[in-house]
Amino acid sequence: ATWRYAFEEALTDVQGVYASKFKEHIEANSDHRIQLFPYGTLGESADIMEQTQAGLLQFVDQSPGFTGSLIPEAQIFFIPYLLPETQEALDHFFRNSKAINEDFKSIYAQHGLELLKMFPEGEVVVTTQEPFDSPAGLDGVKVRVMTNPLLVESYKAFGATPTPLPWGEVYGGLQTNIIQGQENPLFWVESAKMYEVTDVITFTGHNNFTTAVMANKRFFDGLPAEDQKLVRDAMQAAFDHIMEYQKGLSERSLAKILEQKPEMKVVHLTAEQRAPFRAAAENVEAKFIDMTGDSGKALLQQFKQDLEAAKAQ
Ligand code: 6CS
Repeated sequence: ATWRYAFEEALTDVQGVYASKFKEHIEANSDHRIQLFPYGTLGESADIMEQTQAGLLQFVDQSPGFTGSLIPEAQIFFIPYLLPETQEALDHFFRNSKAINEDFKSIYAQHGLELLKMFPEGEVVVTTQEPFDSPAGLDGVKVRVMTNPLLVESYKAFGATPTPLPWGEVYGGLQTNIIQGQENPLFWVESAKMYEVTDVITFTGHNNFTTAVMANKRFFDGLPAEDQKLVRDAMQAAFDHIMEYQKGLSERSLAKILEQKPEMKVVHLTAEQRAPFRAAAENVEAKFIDMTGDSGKALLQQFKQDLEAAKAQ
């Protein structure tokens, strides 16, 4: 059969490289064929999710930044300073976490989705027109965030004026000054040319960008066991590949940005400067519990336990 798989980025971006590896594994090991739909071919992130839930697509990569508006628990990824900063701890966490690999699976299943993999896409940086080194420096600055309520709370806690927008409105919004900042990993700042419309990159250390790949659950449940195994094996191969692929990617992307725009200002906030942003995270964690209740509370507890195990590695 031909299976349709949509994602939120270009073929040469992290989600595209992941999807290409998945396709390669499936096609090398079966007669099935994968048709890939990069960003822009079928609409925004919200559109490809609807199409997957409707069964028009078999596979979709949608980041929790957008899924959080549908599945509140997915907003856990927007509690600032929760995920580890080292690549080793992140790798261990995503591979072994029960919260990721079991708990989230049953939460997504309630929405007709078979969660297949979650993986990190890189440290998030903030790009703005003007430099800032404290929450006061973000006062009145409209920062675009992905469309989920907890990310709005995070940026409020950070002192900014958060503006949730779909991806397609970000470049133009920065150009026309409707927004003055946005956050994303460096590979995306480079490939989406965010450096053309913002002048400062700030390393706040508050997050790593997480994404998720899932299948329409009815489709997946209807597959013979051998095909389910094939899909899971292909997802594992793609995961291994994407973790390897991302080694040094942020550094290479920053170098490319500075080649294109040598005057781009790069600011690494010190631990002291990060402290007030970190302190704001407590309030955001409380908001997460408000939004998700007992289910979110249990998930967060497991998540933290898994993080401890990952950091101890
Ligand atoms: O900020 C966004 O909306 C986009 N960022 C990334 C890294 N991937 C896709 C997403 O749409």
